[in-house]
Amino acid sequence: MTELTFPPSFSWGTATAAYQIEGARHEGGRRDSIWDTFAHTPGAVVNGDTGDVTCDHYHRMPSDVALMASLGLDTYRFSVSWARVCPDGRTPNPEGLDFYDRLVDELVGRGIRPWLTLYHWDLPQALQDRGGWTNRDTASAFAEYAGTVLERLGDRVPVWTTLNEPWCSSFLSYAAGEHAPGHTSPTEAVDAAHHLLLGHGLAVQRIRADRPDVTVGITTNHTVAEPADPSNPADVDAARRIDGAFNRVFLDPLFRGEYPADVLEDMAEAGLGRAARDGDFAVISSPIDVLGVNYYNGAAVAGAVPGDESPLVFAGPGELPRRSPYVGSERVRFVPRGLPVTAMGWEVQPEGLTRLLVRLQEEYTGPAGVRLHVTENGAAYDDVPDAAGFVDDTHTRRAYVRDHLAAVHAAIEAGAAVDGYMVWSMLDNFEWAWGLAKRFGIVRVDFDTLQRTPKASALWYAEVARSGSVTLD
Ligand code: GBH
Repeated sequence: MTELTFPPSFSWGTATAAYQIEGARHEGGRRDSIWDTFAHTPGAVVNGDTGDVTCDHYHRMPSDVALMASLGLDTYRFSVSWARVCPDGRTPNPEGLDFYDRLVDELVGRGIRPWLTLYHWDLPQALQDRGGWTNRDTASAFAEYAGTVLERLGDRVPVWTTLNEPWCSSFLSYAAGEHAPGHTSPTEAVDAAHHLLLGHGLAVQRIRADRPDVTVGITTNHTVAEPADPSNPADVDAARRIDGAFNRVFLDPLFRGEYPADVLEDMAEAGLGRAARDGDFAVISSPIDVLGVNYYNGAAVAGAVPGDESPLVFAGPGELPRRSPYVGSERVRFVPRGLPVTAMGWEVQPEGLTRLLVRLQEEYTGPAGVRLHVTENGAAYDDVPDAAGFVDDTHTRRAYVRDHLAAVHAAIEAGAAVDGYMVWSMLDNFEWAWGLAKRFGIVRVDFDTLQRTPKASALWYAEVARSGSVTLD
């Protein structure tokens, strides 16, 4: 039995996102976001599920916060619904802000640190009607919205994340069609990526100017890709491409003020960089304090099958047409290695998280003096509740979290400046295009009765948070 002890200041938390848990679609002046529109499009989401009600967190917020407190967690990462706070994208809605005001007070009152994400994919539909993230104006609208939320909550929220996973809100949303708005245009995707980065930079500048005392950052998602056959140059090239398409296309502008030369080449046909104007990269690379790291899986990749000219089809959830999110590298193949997979089909590879954190530290955040924080890690499994609604996920989700915490510990030992960890997710919730069928929560939600029941993983995690250590059994 090995016991891994984390630094005394290490933070233990969970994360959620507004559209995935809140429900209350049209209450308190909220208007539709692109996810309302998309979820109500036939074939877009598995089983036709929507976020209309989902966990009904909007009405159950105080008891959800009480549950977090009972687990002894010190930080809660949530996102603000832009369409609740500015229903037309620009005009503040005081009633929408009231909800987050109450949430923050509830958290602070229970000794839980609020960690606020401004954008977790739910763009107001009104802004999508004017082009969404393909329109440069959306970046400035985002900075305005950041200012609106900051004005109301900046006195009590110490940590601000601009964007969650811009890869998803550009490539998965505008190229793959898997996420709202469900477009399948590589050109739109690269423009959206640029405007998301610009919106991030403008929001950082706005937050800094208005409240120099708060911590500011962004959260990016990462797949750690390895060549299926390291001796095959085509596979090595595939790994380079996937690293570029997922990771470096965002990290390099953020930390080095430019797109990587090889990714510019890979995505030249789609037009990566054509949306950039003078001065953009100085805004995008505005200094931040913390990089949020979301990690779920590793992947082995292989080059295209020589001579393959077959039509590009891409399998995804739902019934709408999908294409590859890997713009310019559409024929790269993901090759199963026989590792265990979660209910999402993602390979479980905890060591990938160690390598990722150490690499980020060495190549990006360390030189910039930026801290690291794992803002999401977790797993969906096909839970089997007993008659009382209790899920024993000891050998599935709990093992996944345990092994990834060991990987974080190893990264810290290797010199990565990681301040904390958050399980995705606090609650079972609306898993985007997969709807309510995929469960990531450490707390079970019965979507008929809306009853919450902590799973074995939650009880175990509470003990980890209390003791600051993980026992490998
Ligand atoms: C996060 O997205 C989201 O922030 C959160 O809202 C969501 O509920 C949660 O994760 C669970 O999905 O091509 O095999 O390498 C994570 C989305 C997961 C997208 C991993 C890319 C790569 C699979 N990412 N995925 S693979």
